[in-house]
Amino acid sequence: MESRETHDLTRRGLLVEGATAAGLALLPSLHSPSVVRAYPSRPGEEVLPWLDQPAPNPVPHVAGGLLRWEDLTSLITPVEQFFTIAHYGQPEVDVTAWRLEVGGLVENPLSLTLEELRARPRQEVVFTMECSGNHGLPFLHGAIGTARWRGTPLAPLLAEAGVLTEGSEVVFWGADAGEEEIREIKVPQHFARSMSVADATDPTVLLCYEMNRQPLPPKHGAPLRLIAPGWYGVANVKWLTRIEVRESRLQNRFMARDYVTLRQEPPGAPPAHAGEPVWVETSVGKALLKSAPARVTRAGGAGSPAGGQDRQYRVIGAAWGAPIARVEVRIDDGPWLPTRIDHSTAESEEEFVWRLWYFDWNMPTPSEHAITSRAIATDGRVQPAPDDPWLAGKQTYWESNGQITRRVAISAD
Ligand SMILES: Nc1nc2c(c(=O)[nH]1)N[C@H]1C(S)=C(S)[C@@H](COP(=O)(O)O)O[C@H]1N2
Ligand SMILES: [Mo]
Repeated sequence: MESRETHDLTRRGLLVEGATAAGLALLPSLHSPSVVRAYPSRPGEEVLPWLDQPAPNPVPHVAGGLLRWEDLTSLITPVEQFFTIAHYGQPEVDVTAWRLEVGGLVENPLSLTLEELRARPRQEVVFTMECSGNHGLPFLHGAIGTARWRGTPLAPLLAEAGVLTEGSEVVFWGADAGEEEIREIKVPQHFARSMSVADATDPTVLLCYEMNRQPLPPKHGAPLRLIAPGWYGVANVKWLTRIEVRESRLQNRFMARDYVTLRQEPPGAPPAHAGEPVWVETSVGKALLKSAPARVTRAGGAGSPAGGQDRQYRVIGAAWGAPIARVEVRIDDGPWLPTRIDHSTAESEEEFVWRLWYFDWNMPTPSEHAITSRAIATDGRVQPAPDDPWLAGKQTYWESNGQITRRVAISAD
């Protein structure tokens, strides 16, 4: 066989092995009882439901199990509470006949059974996955969850296949398919996304067969799905059948029509244009800095010794999408106030996991209140306000990472 030139992925391969060893060293903490600990809750507290509830879900066959924010009580989302998105429904996959094909512009095409994949080096990541449509539509407010994903790293597999130098994109194909009309032509299409070779061989990218230490459930992509920590949900292709190296980026519905953000970039905004606003379309990719208030709780009250005078209110929320330095909240039109980040579980320190925060709200007046949160990243970036020109210039619903305001009523009794 003639030998052709391939990308040198060995350094990345070595990095992956290093990461695996580090991952194993962390395993004892992942097994500790802290993993089941709920974050700051107080005995006898009650949850005050938000006055502004999401609209009814008009597409339950596409978006399912959306998180009810008031129910957020743990860092890891139980599988039963984890949202699902399926654009072409859930495909039937016969696991005995199933193979993962690795082909296209590679030196040695591979065909692997689930057993063979399970026998490869294992790696685990706790990753908060958000659908890029979350908070972009009136009903889509809980398309987010955090799970412990386990599988095998992709980079060494691609190194074994030998990615030819003319290969620049890695396409991930799902078993699910439907009909798409493309410029008046009806064609059958599988769900698929592509990523650059550099992104696909990042040592954190995994081919996963377990979710929260259980076999990956069918609705979350069994037998195998991609997990790309730090990316929006859409990049995490479920029901994988084929990984294909190609010369160019895939331009299908999920790369180039849907999941494309159309934005009018304000004049002078980086990258600056000569005083002229520019309309730009970008494909949804890496996650953006964001936070949301999750629930308001009340402890103490009528039954307690002080007979209602010692009520304690607490606002609890989450922040994700970038390394979080701190989170602030604002009540009505008041000043931004600091919150505390909950560090009570080992997982809460991991890179791709949401930070849970809380704010002790002293003596709210009995009336309706608006609660807004904003996350600040370690690099100083601030989650944008809804009227931020960069966000206000966005015309499409994906990547709605603006500050979120929720309304709650505090009663006098
Ligand atoms: N094969 C396939 N993979 C897919 C999808 C899909 O429709 N088909 N939806 C994507 C989108 S848009 C999201 S947000 C995540 C959701 O993953 P989950 O259903 O496990 O929560 O899966 C992604 N992977
Ligand atoms: Mo999504």
